[in-house]
Amino acid sequence: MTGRFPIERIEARILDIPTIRPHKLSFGAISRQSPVIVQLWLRHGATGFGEAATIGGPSWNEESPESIQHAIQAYLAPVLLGQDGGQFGAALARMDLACKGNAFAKSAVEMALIDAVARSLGLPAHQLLGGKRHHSLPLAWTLASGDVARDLEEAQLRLAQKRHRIFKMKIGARRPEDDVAHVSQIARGLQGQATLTVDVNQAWDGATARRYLPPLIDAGVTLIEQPVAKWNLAALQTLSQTLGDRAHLMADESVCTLQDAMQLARSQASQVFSLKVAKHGGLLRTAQVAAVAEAADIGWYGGTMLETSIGSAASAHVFSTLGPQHHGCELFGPQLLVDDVVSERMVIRDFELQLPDGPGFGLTVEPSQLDRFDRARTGLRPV
Ligand code: MUC
Ligand code: MG
Repeated sequence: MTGRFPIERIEARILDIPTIRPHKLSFGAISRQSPVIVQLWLRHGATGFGEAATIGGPSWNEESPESIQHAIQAYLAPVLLGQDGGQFGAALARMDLACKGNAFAKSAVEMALIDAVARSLGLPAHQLLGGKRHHSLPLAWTLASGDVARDLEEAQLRLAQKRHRIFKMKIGARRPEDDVAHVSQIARGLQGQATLTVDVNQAWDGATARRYLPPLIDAGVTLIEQPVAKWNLAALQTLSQTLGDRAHLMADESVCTLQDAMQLARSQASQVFSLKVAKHGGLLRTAQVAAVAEAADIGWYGGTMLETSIGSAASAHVFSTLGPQHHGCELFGPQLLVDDVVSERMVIRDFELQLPDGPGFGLTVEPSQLDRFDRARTGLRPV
């Protein structure tokens, strides 16, 4: 055992939490989320929690809840036990040596480590990440019921509650003409009241994007997320040059590693990066990707993989430390789930998420809620 806070134990469990309504994306619909929750114990310190959530099994990217849990139990936890918990960079290097890729799995472990060390020191996690620069961020909501009337009703309610006035629409599952009609109807219904964005989740080829993005922009969409496949930098580059200043192009699946960020920056293939702690492989690496964005005059957006309050608060801590060129965040995961695993959620006030303070991620995790949704108890099969 070495260092001030030797790592003593790491556990990973899969939870199954239903969503409040089906959530439809270009590659399918989900009616439950299956986050992997990590708990990490330090010998002379506190315990910390981390989370990695993905969407639709291995259909958002290569990792699934089952692969994340397995990577942690079989490969990541064994190389960290007995190591100094305070040395985050060394912990990441050991995980990289033991295991290629598997960014989601690594992020959940790093998150639990940072939470545990921050709690042991009595500090909010953001203080170990450079300190807070934002106290709140505009909070988007995703309209993804697939039905115009229901989407509009949902948006009107959230506007009236002063919770959200940025709405993201998930498109790409239907014919592009139908998507344009759907988005235009919603845009007419919300005219002058909201900012509209779309996420195509890689569904279109370059030609389809070149043809159907202009009518979406005419309808009032100002931020376009991942219209083409993650590898299709040539199409992103052309779109960035031709769409003009009325809308920004945002990379999501295309920007995971630091090298992805460099390549996008060099080729000027997007104006905004959607930052997500899971796909970047942790809180520290999220800040590194944000630094590349800042150096290249690319804005950032605080993305989500629909985490519970654990992953959402952890993300909020690192987002709170980033630079001024942002487009808000979408850490609404807890509101899409029927219930949560903490005693109090982050506060939403005047359309903004109030960014939490510590110690750790500033949460009280409810063990009974972890047990209630634990797959070992729910017995549910992978989606
Ligand atoms: C994604 O691709 O952005 C985030 C919000 C949402 O509705 O889906 C996700 C994933
Ligand atoms: Mg996306």
